[in-house]
Parts: sequence; C-alpha cells; structure tokens
Amino acid sequence: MNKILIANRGEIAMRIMRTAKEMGIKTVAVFSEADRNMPFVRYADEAICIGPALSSQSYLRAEKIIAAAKQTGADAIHPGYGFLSENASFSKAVSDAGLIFIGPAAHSIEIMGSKIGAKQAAKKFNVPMVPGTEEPISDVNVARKIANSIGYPILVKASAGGGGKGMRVVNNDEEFEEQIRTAKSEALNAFGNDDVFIEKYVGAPRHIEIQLMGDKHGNYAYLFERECSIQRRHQKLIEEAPSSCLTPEIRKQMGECAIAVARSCDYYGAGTVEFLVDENLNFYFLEMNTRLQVEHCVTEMITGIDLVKEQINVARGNKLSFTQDDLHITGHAIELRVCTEDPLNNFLPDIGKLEIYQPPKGPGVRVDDGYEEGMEIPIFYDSMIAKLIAYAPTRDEAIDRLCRAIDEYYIKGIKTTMEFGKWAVQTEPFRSGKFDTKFIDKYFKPEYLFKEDVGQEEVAALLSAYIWEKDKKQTLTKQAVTNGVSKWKINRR
Ligand code: MV4
Repeated sequence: MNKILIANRGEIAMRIMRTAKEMGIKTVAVFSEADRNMPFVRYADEAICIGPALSSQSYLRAEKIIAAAKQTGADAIHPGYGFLSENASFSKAVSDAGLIFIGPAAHSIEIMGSKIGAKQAAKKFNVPMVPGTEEPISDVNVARKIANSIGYPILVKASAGGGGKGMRVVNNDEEFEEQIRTAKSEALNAFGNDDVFIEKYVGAPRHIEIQLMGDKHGNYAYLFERECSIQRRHQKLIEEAPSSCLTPEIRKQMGECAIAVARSCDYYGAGTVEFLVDENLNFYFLEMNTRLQVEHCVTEMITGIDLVKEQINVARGNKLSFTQDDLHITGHAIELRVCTEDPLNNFLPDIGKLEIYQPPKGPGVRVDDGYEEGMEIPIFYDSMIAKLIAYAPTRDEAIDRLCRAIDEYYIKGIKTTMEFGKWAVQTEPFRSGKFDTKFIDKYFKPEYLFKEDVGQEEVAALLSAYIWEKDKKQTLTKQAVTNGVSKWKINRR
C-alpha cells in the first residue's frame, strides 16, 4: 500500500493523511466544488474534484471516488466516518475494483447495519441484551403479548435505524398497535425497510461504548471504553475515556462482550460496540458501529495507540501490532465537539465566516480541525468544525485543562458549542461523574450561558474601537510624513 485515497473531508481527512504521511504513504484527496480551498485539499499529495457541493453529488458517489482512485493510482481507500463509511456495497465495490478498503468486509457491515441481524448474531455469543424481540414484528398481537410480559414502557426500534433514528416509546397496551404501525411506516419512509422490533425501555441509561480492533487472522483486542452520555438529539457533544463509573471487572466483561460481537460477524479493522449501562452497572448490547468514530481520539490519548495507523496495518493484512496484555489506560482524556451551533437557540446550526480562528495550544491539548481563519463554513455538511481534546493524568486535571483550552480557543464570526462545553464540564453532576443520557434535558438552561458582565464587555469593546480608530489616524499621519525617508534615519540609527 503506497497511496491512499481519502473519501472524506474536513478534520477526519486531515487526521487520516497525517498518519499516512508518517507512514510514508502518499495521499489523494477528493473534494466537492464547495471544498476547493479547504486545508485537506492542500495537504494531500494530489486532489481531484468529484462534483458539486451536495454530498449526494460528490462524497456519496462511489463510482466517482473509485474512478479517482484508479486515475491517481491509489491502491487503498479510507472512508473516514459518515458518508460511505458504513455502506456495505461501497466496501464491496472498492474490493471488486482491486483496491483495499480500509475498513471491514461488506458482510460485516451488512450484518451490523441491520439491528435485528446484529442482535441475532450477538445472541449466539451470550452477549447481554435488553429484554425484547430478535425477529421483525410480523404479528402485532403476538408482539403485544411479549410487550405485556416485559412490561411498559417499551421502545419500538427500526431494524435499519441506528443512532436514535426510528425509535418510539410506547407507554401502555392501548397505544401499542398504533405506535407499531407508525414506527413501521416511518421506517419504510426513512430506510426503505419496515422491519421493527421491541425492547424494554431503559429509563436514564449511560451510553458507554467499547473500542476494539481485529485483524484478518482472527486476533482481537479491546481498547477500553468511551463515555458518551452527554448528547443532544442523538448528537454527542462531550466524550471521555475512561468512564468515571466502570470498575476494572465490568470494563473487562464489557471488553470481552465487545470482542464476541465482533467475532460474531468476522469483523476486522477498528470498530465500536455500543452499550446501555444502568445505575447498577448492568450493561446491554445496543449496536455496533463498523467505522472509525469521531471520538476515537480520546482512546488514542489514553492508550497511546494510533488507531488510523493500526487500521492501515490491518488492511495490509498484518497482525495486530499489540495484544490485550500490551494495552493499559494511562491518564484521562475529554473531547468537546466544536460545532457551529447556537446553544442559546436550541442548538440549531449557525452559519457564517470564521472571522477569527485561533486554536488553543500547550501541554495536553489536541485540536483536530478542518477549517482555518477567514473561511466560510459551508451549509452542505456536518456542523462539527473541530474537536478539542484535553489529556491529563487525572480526570479532574483533564477537566481543568479543557476549561483552560476553551478559554484560549478564540473563534469569532460564528456561534459554537464551546461555552456550552465549559458550562457542562463544570457542573456538579459532571465533576462528580454522576450523570446519564438525560444530562442536558435535566440540567441545561440556555440562560446559564449568558454572561453577567455583558454591559462591561460592551463598554470595553466601544472603548477599544475608539482607541483603534484614533491610533489608526496617528499611524497614517506618521506614514505620510515619513514617506520616502529611511526608517533608520527616523529612528536615528
Ligand atoms: C435504548 C434506550 C433505552 N432503552 N434502548 C439511542 C441511540 C440508539 N443507539 C439506541 N438508543 C437508545 N436505545 C432501550 N432499550 C435509550 C436510547 C437512547 C440513548 C442511547 C444512548 C445515548 C443517548 C440516548 C438518548 C436517548 C435514547
């Protein structure tokens, strides 16, 4: 493998190319017309425009991407996350074109892409699951009996869904039939497949996921957990590793279950197994993500493993470069997703220009970003513009470091989730580690982000604008006077 095409954009394209560069592998970027001036296009050794701004006409076009790989002589494709990363036909098309897909085989993606398929595969390995059905619901009355025996509330989930899409809560027997019907029609609409199943609804769970790696020789290792409970509309905002609630015993049990799930679909590469964890630390398999995830960085910080390097290593057909016994947790990492969203306006996307963009620096601070100062944020893609990761020996120090980095991070021209993040990690529930997926609903009020000294700030801004204008005039006069005269003379040197 000498040249990798990255079928993605922004920060993750940068992330993948950086490792490729370190490994002496050439890189090819593909980009849409909206992304022509992005840093990832410049960073690549070669770059090819694959179409208009809309993803459906560029980043989602498998045939254009494979053609670009052929044209540039790339021998592998890394899909990043999102876009085509969990598309089984893309994995197959890449392999059929004689290229290496840096990700799992099509059949692994296919099994885990169906939530019912995933549960059936995992069940054979005795992976704990929430009580529910493992077949698509065909007879509503049979399902209703099961629902009654499990007890309400019940959750109806679309088999083709995932990440919270296509879920419905059913509170009692009377609304069961109606909710199943609605769920099926929504699923058909959204995914072209109306298979649904039911599960007991777990009230206020934590969302904890296990990172794992497998090679093509059947070797596996888990790289511990990430706590991802701080979410909003199924969009994660803060992730950390390790979780503040697991014991070494539960961690090991969850890690081994995650590997069982991976084995159940002959998985290789980097993957993540999601679990719900209740207040008694019972854990239940939810789904498997068959890609490198946004939040992989916190795992890299606490294990010292470069996950992209290991993905490439596995794709080349090599054995995993570590065994389970080689892996240890060192320190604590917290990631804040910097999204161009307005927490004061229901986290709706904000658009505009990065008038000022100065990322933080210093010990234990990592910033994975994709834009630079002066750029307009395109409306066509995800609202995440950067990830800020703080790493320190202890959780408390990682929180303090994250707050320091947030204070240093200077973004003007566009609203972001940064102040929200600073508020969130300083709350008592976060500091004490006692929180769940209801964190934002339970504790967040937009007014917490209003600064008390707005009046003072405004006065300071007006004053500095006045001084700036006055200085500018003086400088201009000076320049006019000194025109044509050597600065050395003026300064008497
Ligand atoms: C659940 C659940 C409660 N009970 N399943 C949401 C994302 C998808 N992966 C599954 N999800 C959930 N499944 C049962 N049986 C609650 C959620 C859920 C959730 C899970 C993880 C993180 C945030 C969440 C927010 C709302 C609901």
